[in-house]
Amino acid sequence: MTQFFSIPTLLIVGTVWFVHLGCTPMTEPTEERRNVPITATNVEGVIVKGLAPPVAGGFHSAILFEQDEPQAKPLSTATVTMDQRGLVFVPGLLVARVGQEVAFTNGDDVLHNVHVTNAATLETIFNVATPSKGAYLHIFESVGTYSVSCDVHPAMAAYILITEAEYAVVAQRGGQFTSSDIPPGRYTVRVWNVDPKRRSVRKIDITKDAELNLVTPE
Ligand SMILES: [Cu+2]
Repeated sequence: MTQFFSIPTLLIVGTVWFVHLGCTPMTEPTEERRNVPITATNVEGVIVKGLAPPVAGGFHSAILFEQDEPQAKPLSTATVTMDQRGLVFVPGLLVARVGQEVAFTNGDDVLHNVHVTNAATLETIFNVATPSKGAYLHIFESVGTYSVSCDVHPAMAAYILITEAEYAVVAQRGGQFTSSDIPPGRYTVRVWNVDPKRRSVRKIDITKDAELNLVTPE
């Protein structure tokens, strides 16, 4: 940590802070911010769509599908990325698997930092400066919800869900979601929303194309 607080770094932080004081809050999510970062590969999925709780506090819902009998299909090991762009974390909600590499990149011309805390325990996982065009790699070892902030720009906020589920989809603003990757089977389906009262867990058998109503907690 201490190397980030050398005098030159402090000078840079001060400059950035001054220029971007009153920086913009989270903007309207784009299609890119709802990407589906984890998916098993080489599977024949059915069409699963439905409705989850709508966006809350600027954060979309995510739906995690965990197979009750894992099929030993190869899981994607590709690195997933959370960028800092236009003073916004992109995507605002990222889903990654335990052990999957997450890259934190800074696409802006200003210094940011990435401050990740376990949302349940408030324990800081790491807090690093991300120089302009720089990147930091991290592998999360534990399932959970992690909150992401930038101490330079207090309006910047994001969440990362770390899961062992094989499939995940991030819902649209209104809660609509659709996936064609999920193979038939019995699943534990977890709905995440920033509002704990809107989260839910249920068992669902998916045998063919399905339409799920996941709005009401069970
Ligand atoms: Cu920042």
